[in-house]
Order: sequence, then structure tokens, then C-alpha cells
Amino acid sequence: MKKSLALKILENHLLKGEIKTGNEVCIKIDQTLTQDSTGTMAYLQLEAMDIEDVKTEKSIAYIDHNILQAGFENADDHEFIKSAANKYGITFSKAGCGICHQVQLEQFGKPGKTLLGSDSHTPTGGALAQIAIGAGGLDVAVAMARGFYFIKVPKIYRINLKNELKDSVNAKDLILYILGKLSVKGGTGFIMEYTGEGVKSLSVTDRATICNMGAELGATTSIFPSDENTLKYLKSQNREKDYVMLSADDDAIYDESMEIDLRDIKPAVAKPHFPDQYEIVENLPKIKLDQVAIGSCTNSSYKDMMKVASILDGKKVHPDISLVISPGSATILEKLSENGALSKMIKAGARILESGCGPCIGMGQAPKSKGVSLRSFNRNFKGRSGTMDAEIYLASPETCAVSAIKGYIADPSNFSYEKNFDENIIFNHTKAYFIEREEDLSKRYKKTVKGPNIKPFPKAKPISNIDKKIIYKAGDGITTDDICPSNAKLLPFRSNIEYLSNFAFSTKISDFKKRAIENDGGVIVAGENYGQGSSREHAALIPLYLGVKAVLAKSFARIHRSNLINNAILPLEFVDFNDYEKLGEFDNIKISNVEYSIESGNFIIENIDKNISINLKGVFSDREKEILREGGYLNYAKNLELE
Ligand code: MIC
Ligand code: SF4
Repeated sequence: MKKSLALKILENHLLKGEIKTGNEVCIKIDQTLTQDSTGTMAYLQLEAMDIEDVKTEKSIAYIDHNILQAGFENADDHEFIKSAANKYGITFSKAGCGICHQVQLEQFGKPGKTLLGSDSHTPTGGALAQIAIGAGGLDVAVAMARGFYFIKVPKIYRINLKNELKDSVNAKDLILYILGKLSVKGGTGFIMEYTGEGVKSLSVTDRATICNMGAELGATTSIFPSDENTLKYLKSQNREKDYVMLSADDDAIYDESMEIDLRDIKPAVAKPHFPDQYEIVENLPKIKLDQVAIGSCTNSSYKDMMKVASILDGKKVHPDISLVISPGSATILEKLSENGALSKMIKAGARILESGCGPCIGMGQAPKSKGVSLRSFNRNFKGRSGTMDAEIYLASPETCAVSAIKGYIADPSNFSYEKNFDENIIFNHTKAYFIEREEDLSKRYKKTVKGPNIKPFPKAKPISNIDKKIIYKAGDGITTDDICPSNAKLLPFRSNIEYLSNFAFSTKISDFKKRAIENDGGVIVAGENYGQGSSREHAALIPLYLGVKAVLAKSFARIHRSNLINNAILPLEFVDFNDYEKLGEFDNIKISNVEYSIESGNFIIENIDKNISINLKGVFSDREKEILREGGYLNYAKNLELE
């Protein structure tokens, strides 16, 4: 059979099972990445697995999310991760080095390799023809300890590109267009594979923007072939030796496909509060802005930054606007400072931030109340900016920069600036930000360093029959930012589930924890795409800590579903969506014969108050069944032998 590139790479890494859509298989993981907001949990879990050395070719621990250090908590986290990195043979990337996905692309991504990261935007690596997947911290800990990952073989969605993007159109406008077409759940169960002659016109960093936001489609990952542009990029990063040419077979078979003429793509935005709220800029009314933020793992490449500098050159940021810019990595920042681009930004009145996630995850720069902010980022969920009533629009860096000058959302097509930058200059990686893996086992830390902010994580228990109240009935599209909100005040507590539990669902209701305590845990009911967004395992660990036994939803986002199973919380789906109406908040429900139902996949939920029964399904792989029975992935993975 003619194969897609994605399936070829999966096949090359197969350790167990058969590559067939829907099958769960075990694949070898070559590289892992963690970042600090999910990393503390991942390293606590790794520690619990009691290993001496990681099993991967390269594992890197980045510090890029919580770098405000407003109190000792962030610094405690960094120190703990640094010590764990040393103890287990992991490369440590210090704060200031840059955003994990950007640095990974520059320094470590390799065509044909697999990468597992404890961050949902890990698929950015697909720009270098990698299978790069985002997962919960525990899955990444297991990948470090054992070198493998279990994945349900996705379907492959071909996006065939024709022609070239117009001058002022960014790859961001293309992925926003795709999101508008397919929606935030359109990629669920798929790997998005880009093909066609249009691919040639996209640089590796353009491709990275597209793969990055494949996460917003709900896709498992996204991938581009490895071609001349890949070689040019790797050369520019002094990594020519990592190049291999890779592509799909001619006439490969795909499960779905879509063709896009790149000439049709126009500057666009995603309107509040979801990345799929697509609209082209020319159709927008005059939307006055208070803030513009440029950066994030989606759009902080050298080329993006150079375009921004060229737009700002000799201009002045509008008096009503605060413009903040965070270049993606220290390597890029260094180049911008060397070639004068940085001074153009500063002269125009931009506020330059450290290379890191910054405002994208609400670490500073929260907009004013009812503020309107335009951002080159990838997520605009309500409240994520740190201001509940702010309106966040997403756009390309070009649209952002032009709008920062104009004061309202403006189309960059009508603005003249330098559009073609040579991305293939040679970059000197800023090695000073790294602490390399310690090869000598005798020189490694014997113990990790745990300051007072590092608390033990809650442990799952084997699944049993359920007799509980529905403590919260949610609607569609609940994000992990709803379940476990993140902002400058809360991110420092990612190692403290007890504290974070006070804020569970606080973007929706104020008393979730109280409800859980009063009812000795309970069950959550939800609509479609429950748990979309971030990979944060905390969105499962908090419910686990509060005694939540099951989530009954119309559908689940991939990473969150795994996080629930890994922590032995049952994710069950409505067979008939109309049954959602039959379950009311605070109804008492019973699920009997759980052991048997896990085996069969059919669950009967008795609504005691309404005296009715409804059917839900939970289709689990044999491994998932075992995990639920054994009380979580940690116990299961520790002893697992791959025969
Ligand atoms: C995000 O963009 O939401 C994050 C912060 O990078 C998360 C990880 C986290 O919650 O720490 C992600 O996307 O996985
Ligand atoms: Fe960081 Fe934002 Fe990217 Fe998440 S989406 S990794 S917070 S820059």
C-alpha cells in the first residue's frame, strides 16, 4: 500500500501492535521535552518510577512558562526540575533560552524522529518531518523512563496546498482559515499531513506555525515532508548532518483530504473566545485595540520578528496601545540585537519581553478590564489572558504590528514593508543557556531538590462502582483552562494540587471544590470536546484529588481523555446525545458493574432521582482497561514488559 509520511514514521518506530487505523500501538520515542508548568509533575512521576537514566536519545527540560518569579514558588519549581534533569540525564534549558517549541525546532528537531512533549503544542516539530505529539506529564515521564508511548493509530488527513501565499499573508492566516473550516474539533483523531507543490513555498518556520496550531484543531499531530527547505533550515542552524529527505509515497492513501489554493488566503483573525472563530480582516468593523502582543510558540520566529521590525521601522505605536514583543528564543533575540531590528522595535515604542511564553499563558500583561487585545498567539479562551472580561483576537504578527500602529485591527496588505527576509543566515545557538546532560553517573545528584512549593501528587485508586451526585453539569467546549485556570497568580502552584483545587472550574462556577467536598467527590457531566486545549495533567489531577470518579461527556479531547484514564477517572461518552438532557446537576447517579462494563465498553447509568437509565460507552484498549483496574498508569507502566 502507498503510504503517508506519518504512517511511515510510525511504522519505523513500532514496538508493539499493528499499524492500522484505530489500533492502539506502542511506539519508540526518540526525544522528549517538558516545560516547567507541566514538568514538575512529570518529574515527580519519573522519580516515582525509580530509574537511573532516561531511555531516550535526547530529553530536554525547558523553563519557559513560569519565569516571572513573583515569589519563591517558581524558583523552587525551576530548582527541582534542574535537579531532576541532572539526576536522570536530561539536558536543562534555563529560563531565558526561549520557548520550548521554538528552541526544540532550532536545536534538536530531526526529520523522521519521534518526539513526545508535555505540552499540547509539541506538534510544532512536525515542521521538521517529525512525529511530534503532545501528551500528559505522566505519559512523558513513562517515555523518559521506558522509551515508549502508546497511541491509537490516527486517521490521516491530507491537506494539499497549491500555489503560494500572497505577500502580506502569513502561515498563521492559513491555519486560521483551516480552523475556520474544520473547527476546534475537526482534527480529532487525525494526523494532518501537508502535501502538494504549495509546500515548497513555505519555510520551516511557516510550517511550524501551521503544525503548532494543529493542536487547536484537536489533531494528534501535523506533519510536513522534509525537503530542500528543511535542508536550508537545518544548515542555517548548523545542523546539516541531521537532514534526511522524507515524504509520502506518490499516490499515498489518505482517510480525508482537502485542497487549498494558497492564493485565496487573506489576512484573518480568530475572534473571541475560540481559535476557530475565523473572519478575514477586510470584513471586520473598526475594532479599537488596547493591547497588541507578538510572540508565543506560534509566531515568534526570526522571519516573523524581522517583518514586525520592518513594519515598526520609523513608526510609532499608537498612543492608546501597549505593544509587547517576545522573540521566541535567545538565539533569535541575539540576532535581532545584532542586526538592529531590536532597536527599530524599541524606537517605535514596543515593550520587549524575555524570550518565553509570557502573556500567552497569562504570565503578565493581562489586559485592562474589558480590554481588547490582538495577539499573534494560538489560544484566546475566555480568561486565559488573566482578565476575565477581556476580548482576545488572534492574528498574524504582520496584522498585529500594523494594527499596533493604527490603533485598530488593520489589514497588512495595504501597508508597505520588507517582506522577504533571508531566513537562512547562520544562527549561533546560545549554548550558554543550557546545562548539558551529565554523562558521568557518579557526578549526578543523588536526590532531587524540593523546596516548600513542591508537594506530592495525588495517587489514583483502582476503579470501582459509582454511587455519586453530578456535582457539575457543563456545556460544550470546556477547556483545560476552565478546569485548571492558569495565570500569573496560579501558575506558580503547578506543583501544589491542593491549592490549585480551590480554583477548579472558576471560569464557570465559583464553588466546585465546595460541591466536591460536601458530596465526597462526584461525577461531572459535559458536552462536546471536553478538555480541549492544554495538555495540563492538573485538569485530571485536581478532579482526582477532589474525588471525581467519572466524566460523562458527549466527546473528549484526546490528551485530556488519556490524562483521565492515566489517573483512573472514567471518561464515558453519551451514545445518544439527547440523553445529556436527562442528567441534571445534583442528580444522584449509579454506575454498577463497572468492572464488567470496562470490559464490554457499555455502561448503564441509573439516574436515581429521575428513575431512568441511560447508556454510555467507554471504549478502552486492553492497556487502558488494565490501567483503570490497577488504579492509574504509574503502577501499570512501572512493571510493564513489552514482550
Ligand atoms: C498552554 O498553552 O496552555 C500551555 C501552558 O503551554 C499548556 C501546558 C500547561 O498547561 O502547562 C499546553 O498547551 O499544554
Ligand atoms: Fe507557551 Fe503559549 Fe506556546 Fe503554551 S501556547 S507553549 S503557553 S507560548
